Amino acid sequence: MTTEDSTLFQPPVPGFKSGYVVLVGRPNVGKSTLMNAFLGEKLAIVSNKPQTTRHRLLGIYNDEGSQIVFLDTPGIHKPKEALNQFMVDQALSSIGDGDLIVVLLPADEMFGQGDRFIMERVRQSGVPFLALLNKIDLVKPDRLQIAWNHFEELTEGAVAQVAISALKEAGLEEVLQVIKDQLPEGPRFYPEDVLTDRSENFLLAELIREKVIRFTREEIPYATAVRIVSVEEKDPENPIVVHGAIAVERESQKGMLIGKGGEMLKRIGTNAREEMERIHDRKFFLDLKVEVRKNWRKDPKQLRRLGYTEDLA
Ligand SMILES: Nc1nc2c(ncn2[C@@H]2O[C@H](COP(=O)(O)OP(=O)(O)OP(=O)(O)O)[C@@H](O)[C@H]2O)c(=O)[nH]1
Ligand SMILES: [Mg+2]
Repeated sequence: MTTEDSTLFQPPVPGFKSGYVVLVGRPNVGKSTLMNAFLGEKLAIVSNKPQTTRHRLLGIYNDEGSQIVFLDTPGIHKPKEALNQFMVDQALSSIGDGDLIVVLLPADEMFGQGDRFIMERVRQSGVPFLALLNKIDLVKPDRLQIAWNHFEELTEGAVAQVAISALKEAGLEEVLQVIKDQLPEGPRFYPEDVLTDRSENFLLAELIREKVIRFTREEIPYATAVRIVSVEEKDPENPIVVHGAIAVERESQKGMLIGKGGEMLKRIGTNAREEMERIHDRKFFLDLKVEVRKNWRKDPKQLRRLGYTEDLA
């Protein structure tokens, strides 16, 4: 049965709430962490380095009285490369798409031009927005009061303003309640067992990319792209065999990614494989190779080949 078929057969339930909620903010404010916290699963990859998310990603939350389709987006920033332009376009073009926008601001950093630009676009969309001051666990009470005052002013007009910690899961129940209050009555758009719109290969590639970002430094996290070359699944007795390729922009980056005696690539591979095994409760065999695609971040053709294209599933 396709998703569409199952919605067709879903009788409308009075009082059932459903809709699309778009998460926006500058890079590193905790959008993906927040979506994962609501889902109770690690769907979106997360890192302490900015510009981790590169695509829009649906995460579907279900409970008895509601279905909330969250849309995680890349952090909005000043784009330098074609890749960054793609990322920012993914976010900006999503702003007006939902029933509600959730805009995140960091309590532990000064707000700047980037945040003001985002607020402008949020207001221009005409979609109601909920404003969240995230990472409150990182600041002392007096500093928090100052941040809150600025936040209140910057996000004026929000349907609600809430201070939260996505990481410590503080304040999230209140946020969930505000979201439900804002959503219209409607059907479940997706069957209850569907978590996302992305393919398994996309999620596997993202997991590998997360480990690259975590373990490497300087330009490497930004200059890498991961694609899944093949996945072979014979029977439940045997491991699932995944072949992946990590693209970098230069030979020197390839050397750094592989590391002395192959140590770095091994570390990335082992960590990614262990997480795949935890998630799927199955054995995996993961083989990774590194390929040089010269300046791929600037080249629209290469970007498309690496999955930075609108029509990816
Ligand atoms: N202390 C603390 N850290 C947080 C909180 N929320 C997120 N983080 C951390 O902030 C970093 C960025 O989190 P992400 O969820 O990847 O941020 P993002 O907004 O999705 O970032 P991009 O994908 O780059 O736009 C990670 O190291 C998170 O663990 C929070 O409430 N408190
Ligand atoms: Mg993210």
